[in-house]
Amino acid sequence: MLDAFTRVISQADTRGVYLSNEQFDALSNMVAESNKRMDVVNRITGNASTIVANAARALFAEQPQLIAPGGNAYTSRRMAACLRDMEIVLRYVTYAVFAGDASVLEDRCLNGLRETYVALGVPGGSVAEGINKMKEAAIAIAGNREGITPGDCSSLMSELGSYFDRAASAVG
Ligand code: PEB
Repeated sequence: MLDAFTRVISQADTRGVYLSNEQFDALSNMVAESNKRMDVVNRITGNASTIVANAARALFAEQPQLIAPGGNAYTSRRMAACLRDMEIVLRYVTYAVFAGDASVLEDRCLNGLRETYVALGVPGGSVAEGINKMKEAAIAIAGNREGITPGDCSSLMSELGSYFDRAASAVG
C-alpha cells in the first residue's frame, strides 16, 4: 500500500535518484493544502450512511428488477450484502483520498472484485451504477461551499471523482 509520499519515494528509489524539484513541489503543495483533504474525508465519513442509502434507493428505483423476486438484492440477506458492499467501496475511497493515492483502494478492495461478482452472479454493471450515484452525492457533500472558508477545491474534487471512477470501471 502506497500513499502520495511513498509512491514518489519508491519511484525515485527504483531509478536510484533523488526526489526531483517537481516531485518536491507537488508534495509540499499537498501538505499546504492538506486541511481541504482532511475536510473531504471527514465530510464523506460523517455522511457515509446517507450517501450509501440514497445511492442504493436511487439504484433500486432505476433497476427495480434487482429487488424483485429472483433479483440480486432480493431477500434481506442480499440487500444487506449489497448495502455493505457499497459501504466498503465508499470506505476505501475515503482511505484513497486520505492517502492521496489509489493503491489502497486497488489492492485491498478492487483487486479480484469483478471475478468475485461474476462468480456470485452479482451484476457488475449495477454495482458500477451504484458507485456512480455515490460519486455524485459524495462530490456534492464534499464540495459544498456553505459554512466554510471558500477555496479552490477543483483538483481535489476531480481526484475524489477519479477514485469512484476506478471502482466503477473495476466492476462495470
Ligand atoms: C465483495 N460481495 C459479496 C461477497 C463478497 C463481496 C466477497 C460474497 C460473500 C458475502 O456475501 O459476504 N466483500 C465485498 C467487497 C469486499 C469484500 C466489496 C472488499 C474488501 O471483502 N447486489 C445487487 C447490487 C449489489 C449487490 C447490484 C450494489 O443487486 C451486491 C450492491 N454482494 C451483493 C450481493 C451479495 C454480495 C456478496 C447481493 C450476496 C450474493 C449472494 O450471496 O447471492
